[in-house]
Amino acid sequence: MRTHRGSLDGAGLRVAIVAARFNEVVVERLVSGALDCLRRHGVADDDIELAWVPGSFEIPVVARRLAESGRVDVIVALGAVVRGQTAHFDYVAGQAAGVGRVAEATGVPVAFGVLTTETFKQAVDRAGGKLGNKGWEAALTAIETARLIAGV
Ligand code: INI
Repeated sequence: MRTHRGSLDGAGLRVAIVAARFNEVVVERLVSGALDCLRRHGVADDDIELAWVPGSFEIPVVARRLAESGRVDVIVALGAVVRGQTAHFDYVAGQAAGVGRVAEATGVPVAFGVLTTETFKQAVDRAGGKLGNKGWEAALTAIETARLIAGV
């Protein structure tokens, strides 16, 4: 039997973060968490690109451009979609989740660190609050998946 696992060694990995400015107070914390995780696992600052898009709806198209650029091994998608703020919640959240199709179409993995919550407080709790930092977790998933893909 051959078992494949992705290591958590980020040295040499080229990572893009696509972050949505909407609910920026929350997303800035997700970005900080993701950067902290990448650096702690050996990703060099010169190997990180950060693209700010207006809202989570715009994440997939920019992620796709980056994935097709050949410049990055893996992408971290970060945003915060809060139901209370929009009747369009399902459309925005559903569109953001389209990063999964970007990953499948391009072969470049995309970690999904877009919060989809009922309230703003639930988002804050998951962005460095009492429930951890989903940006940090998404970055770790990105490293592991990129390493796994390189080895299978
Ligand atoms: N974008 C978000 O990232 N989070 C939200 O909660 C949100 N709300 O509430 O509307 C949101 N809307 C903007 C959307 O992502 C697009 O930028 C906009 O529709 C223009 O395409």
